[in-house]
Amino acid sequence: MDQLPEDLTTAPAHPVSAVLALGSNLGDSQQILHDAVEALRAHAQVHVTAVSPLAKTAPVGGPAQPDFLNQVVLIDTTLAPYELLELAQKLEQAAARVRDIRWGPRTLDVDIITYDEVVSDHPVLTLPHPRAQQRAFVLTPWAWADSEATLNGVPVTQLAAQADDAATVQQVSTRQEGTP
Ligand code: A4P
Ligand code: MG
Repeated sequence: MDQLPEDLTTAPAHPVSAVLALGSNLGDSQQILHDAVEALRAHAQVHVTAVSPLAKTAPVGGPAQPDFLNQVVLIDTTLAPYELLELAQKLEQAAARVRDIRWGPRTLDVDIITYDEVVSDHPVLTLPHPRAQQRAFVLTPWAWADSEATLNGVPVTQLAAQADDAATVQQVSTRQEGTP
C-alpha cells in the first residue's frame, strides 16, 4: 500500500459505522449475497447492524447483461477504511469474481458507500462512493435498511426517488428460514 493518506489506513479507536453495497448478476446471486453477509457477520472486527431486503434492479451502464440483485449492509467496524476495502475484495474473490469488463456482469461487487465521516478522493478508495448518490440500486435498499439515512447531507429516501433507475428497483421476497 504505497502512500495512501493516513485517514484511509488508520484504524479507529472505537467502532465506527460504515455502509456497504453488494451486487451480483452472475451465478446463484441470492446464495452469493447470503454468503457475503454471513462472512461479514463472522468477522471479528465487523458488527453487522442491519441488512436490507434484496432488491432486483435493472443494470445501470455497461454492456447488455442480466438484472442484478443488490443489497445494503450497515456495519460498525474497527477496521481502517483501507482494511475494509481489502475485506470487501476478499469477499469478491471468495465469490470467484473475475475482473474483466468494467461495469460488466459479476458474481459479487462490494462497494464501500460511506465510512464514518471520512471524505476521500483517492482512486483506490473514494469516500463517499462517488456514484452512489445517483443510483437507486444502492439508495433504495439503503433506505429500506435505514429510513433516516443521509448521504452528503441529503436524505437517502429523497436521493433514491430522484435517481434515474428508481423505477427499476423491486423488493424481492426471500424464503425465510423455517418456511418450506
Ligand atoms: N474503489 C474506489 N473507491 C471505492 C469504494 N468506495 N468502494 C476502487 C469500493 N471500491 C472502490 O472497482 C474498481 C476500483 O474501485 C477498485 O479497485 C477499488 O480500489 P471494481 O469493483 O474492481 O470495478 P467495478 O465495480 O466494475 O467498477 P466500479 O467503477 O466500482 O463500478 P461501480 O460504480 O461499482 O458500478 N447496475 C445495477 N443494477 N446494480 C449494480 O450493482 N453495479 C455496477 C458497478 C454497474 N451497474 C450496476 C451495478
Ligand atoms: Mg465496485
